[in-house]
Amino acid sequence: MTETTMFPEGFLWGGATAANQVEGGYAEGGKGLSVQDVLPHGGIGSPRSRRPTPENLKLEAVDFYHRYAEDIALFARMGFKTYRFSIAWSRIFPRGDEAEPNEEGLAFYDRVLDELERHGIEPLVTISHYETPLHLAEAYDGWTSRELIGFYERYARVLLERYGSRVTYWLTFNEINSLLHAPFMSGGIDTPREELSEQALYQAMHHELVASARVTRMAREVAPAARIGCMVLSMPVYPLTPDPADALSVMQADHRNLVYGDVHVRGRYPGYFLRTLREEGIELEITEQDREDLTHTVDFVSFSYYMSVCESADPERREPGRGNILGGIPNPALEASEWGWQIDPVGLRLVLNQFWDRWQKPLFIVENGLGAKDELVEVDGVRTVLDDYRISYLRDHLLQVGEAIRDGVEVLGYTAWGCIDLVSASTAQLSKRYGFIYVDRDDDGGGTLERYPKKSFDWYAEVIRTNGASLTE
Ligand code: BGP
Repeated sequence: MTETTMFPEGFLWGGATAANQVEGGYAEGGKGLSVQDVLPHGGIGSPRSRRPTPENLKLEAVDFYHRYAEDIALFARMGFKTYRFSIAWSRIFPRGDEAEPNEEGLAFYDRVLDELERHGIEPLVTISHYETPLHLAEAYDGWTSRELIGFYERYARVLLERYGSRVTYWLTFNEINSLLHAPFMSGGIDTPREELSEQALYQAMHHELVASARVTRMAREVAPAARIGCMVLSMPVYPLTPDPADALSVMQADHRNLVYGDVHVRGRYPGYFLRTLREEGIELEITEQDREDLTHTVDFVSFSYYMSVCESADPERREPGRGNILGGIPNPALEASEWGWQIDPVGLRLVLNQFWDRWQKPLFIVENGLGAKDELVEVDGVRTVLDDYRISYLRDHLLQVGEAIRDGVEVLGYTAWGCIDLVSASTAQLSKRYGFIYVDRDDDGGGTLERYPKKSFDWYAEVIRTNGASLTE
């Protein structure tokens, strides 16, 4: 490691996607419906439909289901060391509660892994990324039911047995801390938010934490080489003013976010969380077996990072969040993306240091990027996107990752979110693009689905080739 290449040897550079946002083929290969198939307008606060409707872009998404080989070849051209993708639970267990898995679904991911292996790309697999089978939502009310633990365990066992010798890095639940904020998308909880008791929501959270720990334990037996990580949505919180009361609300907001990582890393609920439960009159059903299960802790912590927010003790100063899952007050010192997500590269260094200081576990940045509108243009007869804004966002953030590494933080890798354009989780638009690869599809579902490398494609390839040294050139 030199001062110009602050990234350690073997750093896992790559990109990330989720099945429901790229695959399409929503009813092919024996796949059942997932909660995403009935969320035509995105997962935050928008209504679900009764059944899939043609306006839902996720039904076809960007057709990775048929074009995975071509897409993985493009990732390889950028030199990806790793590719984070999720397995659609409803491809493997179409309803979620069957006894036997769907072989056609399993065979699809065999083929994806074959392609990755051909190109020497390390897979990083999310077991559940906002894709609960719809039947589990409708028949069990999702994760409010303890039965989901068993269904999830059965699903995870099938994956570990089938792919455990080929996949080292696994994430149990995407952004597990979004459950309380997006109960249907994140936890398959069908009861409308306004009718849901806090009791039921916290119980659902407990079920997911137990399920995650049980799968961590199972992996030690079924796939001993596997490394299991949790995945949390990270969001640095700053006090809106230096008033100690604001600093206290920052601590409390942090606690609401960090409790998930605390349990995954420390194996038990922290005192501040037990206090919240007591004060809100919530009594969780926690069995002796649950307590034992929770002691099976993760190997590493992974997280998404997009933005920071401010907090205030003064309810008058609070504003409703603008598009992001956790809400928060906009920071007057920062600029925002076209979707109102505030851009804060230094926040990434802060989060890396905070997590490292708190947990002393290797960290993996598995999502980061800029959602922006792109324009396809022709340069020397080649169609492309001149996305200097994306390059500068990513460069600024990666430089801060480098700073954190210099601070002594152990970082395993970085996977840029939506390395190929995909359907947004919060708004279900295609025009909110993150990719290095442009996909010709618009918000009305029109377009050829052709792929075009953007300017950022070559830029990222050079970052990877030089292991980060080109960032400072
Ligand atoms: C995270 C999700 C991803 C992804 C990303 C960007 O919350 O894990 O699935 O979509 O945010 O958000 P959006 O798609 O809403 O722009």
